[in-house]
Order: sequence, then structure tokens, then C-alpha cells
Amino acid sequence: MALSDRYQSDPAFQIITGVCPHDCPDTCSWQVAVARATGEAKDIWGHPHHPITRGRLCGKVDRYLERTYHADRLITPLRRTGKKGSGQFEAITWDEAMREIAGRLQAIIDEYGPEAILPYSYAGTMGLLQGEGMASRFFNRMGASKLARTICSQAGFEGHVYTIGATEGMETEAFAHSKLILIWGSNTLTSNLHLWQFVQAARKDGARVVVIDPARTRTAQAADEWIPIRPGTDAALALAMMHHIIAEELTDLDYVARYTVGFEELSQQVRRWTPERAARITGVEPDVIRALAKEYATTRPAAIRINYGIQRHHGGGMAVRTVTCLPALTGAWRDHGGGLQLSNSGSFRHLDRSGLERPDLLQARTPRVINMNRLGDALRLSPAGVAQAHYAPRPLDKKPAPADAGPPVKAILVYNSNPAAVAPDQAAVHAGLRRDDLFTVVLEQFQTDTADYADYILPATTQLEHWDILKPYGSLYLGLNRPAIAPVGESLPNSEIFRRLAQAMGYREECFSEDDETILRRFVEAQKHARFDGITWERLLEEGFARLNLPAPYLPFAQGDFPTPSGKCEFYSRRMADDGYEPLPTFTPPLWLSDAEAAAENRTEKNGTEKTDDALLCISPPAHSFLNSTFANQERFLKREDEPVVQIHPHDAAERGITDGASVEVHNERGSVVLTARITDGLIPGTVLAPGVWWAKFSPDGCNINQVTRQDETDMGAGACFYDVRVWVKSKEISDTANALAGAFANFSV
Ligand SMILES: Nc1nc2c(c(=O)[nH]1)N[C@H]1C(S)=C(S)[C@@H](COP(=O)(O)OP(=O)(O)OC[C@H]3O[C@@H](n4cnc5c(=O)[nH]c(N)nc54)[C@H](O)[C@@H]3O)O[C@H]1N2
Ligand SMILES: Nc1nc2c(c(=O)[nH]1)N[C@H]1C(S)=C(S)[C@@H](COP(=O)(O)OP(=O)(O)OC[C@H]3O[C@@H](n4cnc5c(=O)[nH]c(N)nc54)[C@H](O)[C@@H]3O)O[C@H]1N2
Ligand code: SF4
Ligand SMILES: [Mo]
Repeated sequence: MALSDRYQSDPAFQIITGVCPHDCPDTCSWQVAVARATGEAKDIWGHPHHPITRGRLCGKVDRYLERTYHADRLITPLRRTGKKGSGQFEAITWDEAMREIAGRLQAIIDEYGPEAILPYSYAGTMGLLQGEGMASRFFNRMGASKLARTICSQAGFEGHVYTIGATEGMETEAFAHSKLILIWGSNTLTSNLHLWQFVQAARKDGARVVVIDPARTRTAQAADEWIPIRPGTDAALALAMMHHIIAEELTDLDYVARYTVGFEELSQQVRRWTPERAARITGVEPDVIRALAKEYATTRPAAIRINYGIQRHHGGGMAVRTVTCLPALTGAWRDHGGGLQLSNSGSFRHLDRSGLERPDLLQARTPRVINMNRLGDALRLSPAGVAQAHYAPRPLDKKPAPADAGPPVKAILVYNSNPAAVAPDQAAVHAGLRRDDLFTVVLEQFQTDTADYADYILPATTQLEHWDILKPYGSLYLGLNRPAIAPVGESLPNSEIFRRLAQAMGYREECFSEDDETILRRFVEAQKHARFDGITWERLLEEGFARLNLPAPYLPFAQGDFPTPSGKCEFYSRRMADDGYEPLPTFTPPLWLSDAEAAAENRTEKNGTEKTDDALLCISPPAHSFLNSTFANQERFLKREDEPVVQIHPHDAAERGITDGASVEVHNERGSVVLTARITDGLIPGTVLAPGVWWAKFSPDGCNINQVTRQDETDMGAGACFYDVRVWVKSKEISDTANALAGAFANFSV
């Protein structure tokens, strides 16, 4: 008997419907069995009627009760007693915490102005209320610095929007109808599990699945073909595919004529992009490129699941923009099961959040915007650092002169994020968080790396304990999360913490006393766009989730209707030209390539001869059992992931005398991290892969792979370049011996 039926028929239990809060495209709906006698949650499972969840949660969230009831949950407010970063705290009351925090914040505002206060948050929960709902009200009222939330997907979003007008594409269910599926820079079986059932359904019907990835991930292993590619070079592959499609006259000229602009210019542009040229850049053989292009253009329906892996490189925006041209060139958008999906967050672009987040509370103020990827720079005391941290997403946007950068950041309020583990250039981030004059408040469920640096830690509820509404970025189902249990310990929802902080700051607006249910009900009632017709508060309470009011199946661009300025898919984009970009699809080289070229030039100048470069490229996509750094403190998942490792190709290992299981040092000009080597041929040679994101404090040398990542920004959206770094890898034994020798010699000479 299914779990839901078993508990349904047992009067000792009540079943509560909720939504997974995590940063994952699936946004599963769940059911929780709560014992009526004790109020305790006893079991959790995927909602059997949710069209994407279909009764199954992933291996992480299947254990959500372990997370909620974990012995390490933070259960009272804490005040720091030890040195910053030492993790020593004492319990205090909520009243003390609110009074003392408000006092410190007010003193900073009085001396430096509200922009000296920086909110820092991301997607610990994707809930609209526990995410930015009440927090925005609070920071808008205060006039604090704004945060540009760029750490994940901004480059790809911008590239997508320039080309097709919105982050909207194929519906997830439509993949079941495809005959060819290109999984391009996505580890679907790890990071988007619920898409796989539709991929499998398509395969039962004869579809072929091709994975384009530097690594033979578990998804690549399960696919029909793996095409290894050098990181950051996907645009070159897509340009050569377009070259071949146009040269072989496989273009859908009717679709192109009706629904696109710039085909002539595009044809000119890709003429230079022969498969041979692209092969030299991507590492993909010319014949493989030609075969892929032909199969893509001649199979119908053909789907592309492009994901964020391809845009964590400097040219990531342009890469997504370029790949996104493909389905318009072949007319794949016409078919049910054809087209492309990056994100469907734009399907919800008409949601009116103004009543929820209250931008009007800013009044006439326009606070500076700080790029979250530049947290290391933002926390520097020098005005040049702060200037560098300003958000400047397009070539057109300039960073301010240091004198105009505004006040130093004197306080940071962190919620739904763990920057000490996940932000790039970890040494810079930790140095900032260690500043004695920085006032740090962290709202958390657990004592993360970031919480260790806090002056005050405020215990937050999990999804089982609070109300929320979730808007997915994979599917079209808005979901309502009801609390299943009372808050654990003294923990409170983010909404309530910001409500109390607002009271303590003396903010008297009515919006700071609205309760959570009222906020959410008013939010649902405020939606006027036709896409929300039929989605009522009562219906969400009753059913738990509701599909946007769109035709089923939904083929967004079968007849054009691109929400771009021209109303067409823009091969040529005037808007890009205006913003300072090349208006046609092109290859914007990753930083590693420019770094390698610069290094080669240096060497040639010095010695006259060029030596081979022994740097490797390093990517760090998600470990299967963690979700970013979430779950990476729970025994079950730590055991599943074993230990922090770096995967390395046998050739690269042999050249460096590295054996499987050896302790190695991965380092570059920014930092160094000790990992265990795992030798595998499931990687394109020259690239290493360190699955993330481990908690720094649970790693051998107290830091993680973000020691080597950089604060540099992507071409579009000022996104993060997590996978665009060069590193050197050496066996720790060898380097320890070398260090010992160096030490011995040093002693000699004294
Ligand atoms: N289990 C689990 N699920 C998750 C997450 C998690 O941490 N764990 N994180 C969630 C979040 S926040 C996000 S943003 C998504 C991320 O999930 P995805 O969008 O799937 O992105 P990544 O995992 O960053 O990278 C996907 C794949 O891209 C490959 N890749 C790296 N560089 C390149 C490149 O230049 N070209 C190509 N073609 N491939 C490349 C990587 O090897 C990886 O296999 O997943 C979400 N789901
Ligand atoms: N090297 C490397 N670094 C990466 C990535 C990578 O692929 N490689 N991926 C990047 C990506 S794609 C992303 S999206 C970012 C993710 O970065 P983050 O959004 O910071 O994600 P998490 O590490 O999961 O941290 C979320 C934290 O929020 C907390 N939390 C959850 N729910 C609540 C709540 O209701 N209230 C409060 N107060 N806290 C809550 C969790 O306990 C957790 O500690 O990391 C990035 N960092
Ligand atoms: S993390 Fe993703 S797959 Fe797992 S339960 Fe949540 S939404 Fe579903
Ligand atoms: Mo992400």
C-alpha cells in the first residue's frame, strides 16, 4: 500500500501537504504524516498526484525529517563569546538578541548611513515569503545596500533573454515526447532528478539521449552517448553546429522567415566556424560535431536541456545565448517535445510581488547594489574593494570610482545562505568575515561555516515548521507549503525574525505586523495576470499546488510569440549592441584560455622556447548527496559522499606522480585545498573535478574548493565563474617532502 493510503486510513495521523524548499528545478510537492497525539512528524513522501513529483522525493529530501529533528539544530538565539570564526557562543533570549542587534544596527546607520548594512541571502529556501518576502520589506524600509543575487544563473538568464525574451522554454513533461534529447551542461540525475522519468519515457519510444559535458557524470553514463567537451567552450560547438546546419541546408527556412530576425547576418557569422576550428577549441572531433548537427536538425521532435554548468565561465552568457539560437534555426520549437529548456522561472514573470516585498518602502532612495559574487571585495575596508564589488552587469555599466563607492560594509545579515562555504575566493571571504569591526548576524538552521563568524546566530525553522509559497523554475506548478509541526526549540521563521527586528528598530508600518497566512493570502489575491486565473488561496489550501493557467500542452514558441523587442527570436540583437555586446552569437573565451595564453607568452618571452603548461582546469559541480552546502553536515550524506575528493584523468595523474587515493594539494594564486585524488577516465583530460560543496570546517585543512575559485564576473549579468579556473595539482607527499627539505635547508643556513 502506498504511504499516503496507509496514513490516510490511520486516524492517529494527519496528513499535511507541503513543498520542498530547495534550490532545485523540480520543486516537489510532499506529504507529511503527523501523529495527532504528539504533533510529531513521522514520515514524509512525494505527493502522489503532483505531475512532476509523482510520489517520489530525491534521496536527500526523503530524509527531511532527519534534518528537521537533527540533534545539531540551532534551537536558541546565540551570542558570540569566542574569537570570530571560533564557533563559541552562549545562549540568550530572543528579547536580548533583538534589542542588542537593533542597537548595533542603529549605531551603524547613525554613523555610516543605512548602505553600510548589507543583506546576504540566496536560495536556502526558494519560498517567496521565507526568502525575500519579509526581508525585503525590512531592508527596503531601512534603505540598506541591495544585493545582486548573481551566484548561480544570472549569466545564462541574460543570454537567454537577449535571444528569446524570457527564461521560458519547454515544459518538463514535454520531454517524454522527444526523439532526440541533448543534455547540455546538466547532470540531470543529480540536479534535476524528476526530469529523468520523462527522458526515460521518451527513450522507451525510441529517443536517443546525448550528454555534452566535460565529465562522464552519472547522467552521461546512463545516456546513449557522451560527448566530452573542454569547459567554457560550448559556444564554439554551437556555432559549428549552426555552420553545418546552414551549409547542409537543414535550416527550417519557413520558421526562420516567420519568427526570427538576423538569419542573413547569422549565416555570415557562422561561415568562419568550421567544425575543424571548433574542434581545436572544444576538443570535440569535427566528425562528431557534424554528426551531432545533422542528427539534431533532422530528428523531430528534438529537445535541448541546457543547464547552468555551461554558464559558470566568463563567456557563459554568450554560450547560453548561442546555444539558444539552435531550436529556432531548425524550427524545433514547433513540436511537442521539441525546443529547449534552461529555466522556466520566466513563466512566472508576471507574478506581482510588489505587495509582498514593498519596494515603495524605499521611498525616493536608490541604494547601491552589491554583487554577491564579490563578497570578498565588498568586505574589504578599502574604497577600491567596495567599488569593485558594485554590480555592473553589462559592458555599458561602469563601476564607480572608489571615492563614489559609498560607505564600507559595517554589518552583514545573512539568511538562506552559507557564503563562507559557497562564495568564490574563499580566502577573501573569510578574511572579510574575520574583521572585528564587521557586525555579523546569521539566521540559520545549523551552525554552518558562516555561522561560526557571526556575532549573533538566530535559529530558523525548516520547511516543516512554516508557511510559504513556492514558484518553481522547472515546472509550471505553484505550490503552497503548510507547516506540519510546531517550530523546533525556540526557532522562528525568517518572516517572524525580520518582523521582530523591524519592531525592535521602531518600524511601525502595518506590513510589519501582518501574519504569514495573511501575507500569503493577500499575495495570491493580488495576482491579476491571466496566467494566475483560477489560482485562489482556497484552492491552494485544498490541493497544495496549481498549474499556471496556460494551454496544456504548452508550446511557448511554436508560433513565434517571443517576448523580445522584435517579437521574434533574435539571432541579431539590437539590444545586445546597445548594451555593449557583439550583437550576433559568438564565442567569448573563458578566462582560463586567456590565462593560459598570457602564461605561454610570459614563458616564451623569458626563455625563447615554449614549455608545456602544467595547469589543469578545475570544475566543481554538485556532489550527488548534497544540495550546494545543504545536507553536507548530516552523517548519512557525508557517509554517502565519503570524503572531499578531486577526480583526475589517468594521464594527468601519471604526469604528476599521483596515485588513486593519494592526498593532493589543489592550488593556484588565490588559495589551496587538500583533497583525495580519485583517478578516472570519465573526464576530458586536462580538467579535474572536485564535487561540492563541502563545509570548510569538515574538510581536512579547514577549507574547500572555493579556495581556488575567483571573484571575476561573467560576460553577462556579473555572474560567477566557478568553473573557469586554472589550478595546479600535486601529490601532498611530494610537496610535504619538498617543504620538509626546504625547511631543513632553511635551518642549515641559519
Ligand atoms: N543533488 C543536487 N541537486 C542540485 C544541486 C546540488 O547541489 N545538488 N544544486 C542545485 C542548484 S543551486 C543548481 S544551480 C543546479 C545546478 O545543476 P546543473 O545546472 O546541472 O549545473 P551544474 O551541476 O553546475 O553543472 C552541470 C554539469 O555541467 C558540467 N559542466 C561544467 N562546465 C561545463 C561546460 O563548460 N560545458 C558543459 N557542456 N558542461 C559543463 C558539469 O560537469 C556538470 O555535470 O542544480 C540544483 N540541484
Ligand atoms: N565551488 C562551487 N561553489 C558553488 C557552486 C558550485 O557549483 N561550485 N554552486 C553555486 C550555486 S549554483 C549556488 S545556487 C550557491 C548556493 O549557495 P547557497 O544558497 O548559500 O546554498 P546553501 O549552501 O545550500 O546554503 C543555504 C543555507 O540556507 C539555510 N537555510 C535553509 N532554509 C532556511 C530558512 O528557512 N531560513 C534560514 N535562515 N536559513 C535557511 C541552510 O541551512 C543552508 O545553510 O552556491 C554556489 N557555490
Ligand atoms: S531537492 Fe529537488 S528532487 Fe529533491 S525533493 Fe527537493 S525538489 Fe524534489
Ligand atoms: Mo544554483
